[in-house]
Amino acid sequence: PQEIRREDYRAPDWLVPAIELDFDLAAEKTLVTARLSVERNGEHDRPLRLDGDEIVPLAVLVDGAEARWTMDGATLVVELSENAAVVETRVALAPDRNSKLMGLYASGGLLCTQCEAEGFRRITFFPDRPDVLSRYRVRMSADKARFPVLLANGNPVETGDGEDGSHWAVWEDPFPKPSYLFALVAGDLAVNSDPFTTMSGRSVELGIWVREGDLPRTDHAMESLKQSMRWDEETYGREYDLDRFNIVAVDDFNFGAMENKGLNIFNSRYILAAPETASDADYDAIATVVAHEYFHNWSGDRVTCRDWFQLSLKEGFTVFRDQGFSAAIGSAAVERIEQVKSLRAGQFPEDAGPLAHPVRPDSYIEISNFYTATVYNKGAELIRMMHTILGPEAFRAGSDLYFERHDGQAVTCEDFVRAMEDASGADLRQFRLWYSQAGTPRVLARLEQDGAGATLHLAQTVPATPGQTDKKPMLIPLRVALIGERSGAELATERLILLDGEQSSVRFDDVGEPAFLSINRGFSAPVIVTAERRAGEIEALAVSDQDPFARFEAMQELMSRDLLAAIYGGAVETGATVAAIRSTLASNALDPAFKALAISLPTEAELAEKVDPVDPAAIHAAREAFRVAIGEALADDLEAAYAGAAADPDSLDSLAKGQRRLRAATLGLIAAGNPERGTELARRQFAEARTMSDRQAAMMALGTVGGDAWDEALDAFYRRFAGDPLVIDKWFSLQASAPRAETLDAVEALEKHPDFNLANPNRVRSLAGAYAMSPFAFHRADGRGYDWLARMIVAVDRVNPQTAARFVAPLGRWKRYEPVRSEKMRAALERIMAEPSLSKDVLEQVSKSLA
Ligand code: DPP
Ligand code: ZN
Repeated sequence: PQEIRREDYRAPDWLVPAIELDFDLAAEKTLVTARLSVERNGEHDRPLRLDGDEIVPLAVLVDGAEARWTMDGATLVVELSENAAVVETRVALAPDRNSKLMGLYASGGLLCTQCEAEGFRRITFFPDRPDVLSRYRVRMSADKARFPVLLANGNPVETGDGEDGSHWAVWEDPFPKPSYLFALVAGDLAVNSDPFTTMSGRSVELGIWVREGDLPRTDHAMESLKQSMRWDEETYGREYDLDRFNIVAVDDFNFGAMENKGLNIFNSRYILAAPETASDADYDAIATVVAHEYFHNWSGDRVTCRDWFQLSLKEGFTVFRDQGFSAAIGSAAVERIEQVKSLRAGQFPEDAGPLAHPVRPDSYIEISNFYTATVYNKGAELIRMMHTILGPEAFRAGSDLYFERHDGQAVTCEDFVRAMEDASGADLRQFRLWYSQAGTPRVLARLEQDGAGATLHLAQTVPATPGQTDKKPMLIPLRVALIGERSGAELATERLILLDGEQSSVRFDDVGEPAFLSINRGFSAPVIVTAERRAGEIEALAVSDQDPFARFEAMQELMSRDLLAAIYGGAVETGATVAAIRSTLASNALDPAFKALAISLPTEAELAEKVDPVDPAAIHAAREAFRVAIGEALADDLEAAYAGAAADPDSLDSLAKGQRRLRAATLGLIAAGNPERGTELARRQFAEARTMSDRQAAMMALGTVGGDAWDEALDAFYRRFAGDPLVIDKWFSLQASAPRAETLDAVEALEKHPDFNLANPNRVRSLAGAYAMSPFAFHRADGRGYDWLARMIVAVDRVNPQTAARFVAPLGRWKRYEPVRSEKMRAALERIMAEPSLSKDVLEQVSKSLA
């Protein structure tokens, strides 16, 4: 397969200012007629090249006459003598056989589309690249009984009935858009609709379209949508621009959701929620994803990407925007901690492994492989750093300028940074390295105190990553405070230090007593900080730092220090952790959600990033011993906290959600210290649960212990929720992620379960994804976990390459593991590689992982 390089970008040879699409829709066979108004772009005599993928032209006309055309591989090449023409093509599709879920496909009786990044070329021949913007007019006709609802982008303009039970509808989108934002949906759908009045007083009709029976589960998504629309007006001054905004939920979807102009299509797991079936985390995720896709209307649709190397232009910025929204509607401190946890779980490992790439990649083989934690989450951290460096007002001026200057354009990450510079006067030249250099920077910090004050010595290094050996120093914004050892107060007001060299020393004058170092507060930079600590320093910060993130971080640092000693064979020393957890639980000033996060041990995956080589069994054993010791030492405190955190089951406010979360965290530790007691409590919680969060937390505690109680709970859960796909996904993933040696047997049995379905990405993720992310169960010394995953990747690849390629990463870190596992992981990758006719999706990930 061919590598596409950023530096090879060239403006399109032909533009397509307008397109008319005509769909004669049926699941077995859909006819697509496209009329493209094309215009030569600049002086050249090159032919029109239209991308295609698994489609063949049935007819090609230029200005109504037979055209001269050839195929170059999958590309349709049309010779054009004039500077403008109307090019008409016709193709036939079979949506019900499209298992890749890219292009037009069938899902549960619906017909729907997914075009990002390169799915439109599976629908019709087109210059399928984001810098070709067109006005779309779409006509759909279909059997009225099977497909009573016909939706496309923009506004509906005409409908009518045809012969023999068919009907038709025409939709027009007045905003020029790239092909990846095209969408249509046809099916038997019910709508939850609501009006929304924008800040300028325009009325917009909002619609969430689902199966009739799912309507009662759409209220939370609707509420979240309205909150997002208001928030974007208030925070960014951005108003919605069409008369309609529609969302459709489908069960088979590669992404979480898709921001098609005026017609978002969602994985149903990010729309449907009821207290019985969705956990608090599901509710939060729905609000975030609804907001994310809505925010794309400006950051993505109105201003889009010039090419796919610029993907973070819209994704990093939009994640930053959805994070701001989540912080505003929930607890900012808790949101920030969760963002960092997810960055560490997904992005740090990626940045330290064979698939590491810059936020703005330089090359790819398959663009689908670049919808990554680096492009999304690290990309959001880059925007956040600019926000921190510029301050909120200058940042807002920058975003206003960006939207105004580039409305209707397809632009680059560079354009975004330049708008920030132009609006603020800041110099972001060095900052741009964050877009081009991969790898997580490391910062060493040492505070040196003298009679008059203190000096903070900082040093940075950026590790080598594939294709990038020599790195330049980055601009790293660090929020720093010094905290008095005796007073516990901040001695100097917090400072923003911009570390720009390999080394630097910063002087603090006004320090009158011995001080502790609180650094990278709020996680102001996505770096790994190692601070030299004095005796008692980290213990003190863990219970006193005023910055909630820094306090959480100190707690993690404290636990990691003692856990790492145990992993490397030292004694299990939990005294400091026990004291810190006790004081955290007893605090009246902390909210329960924060407490739950603060008392949670670093995960096995997080610990794996800190050791070399990785021995998952040793990590698991040390961490379990640690949990047992804490559970025993704090039995009374944990019981009291558990009992004290009983939440109102009918409430979804942050207090109730936090209480449920604290119960889950304490229950886990109680069960570690005393499995009988833990089982008893978990059993009762499961039996009495009125929320999915309580039920799921009880199951997790039981899954760790195992035994009859676990089996009974699984049975009861299945019987109650059979036929409800989103809940059965949970039933799969609870079993696949149980941190026990027997988990692989369960996984193998689940693969044969009648509810398992290779063609449904949610179900595949709930089995293979959950299993591969459970370090102890997956990283068996006998290598059978790796063999299972390799086999699953190959099987899924035949059906849905994009989904299959996502599971390669867990095997790809083989070089980090102890020799026995390392060799078995490598062998599993080799076996995948030896398969004939792999997709380029999987081929790219496996070959990069073996390099
Ligand atoms: N639908 C995906 C997202 O919103 C890709 N754009 O991130
Ligand atoms: Zn997005």
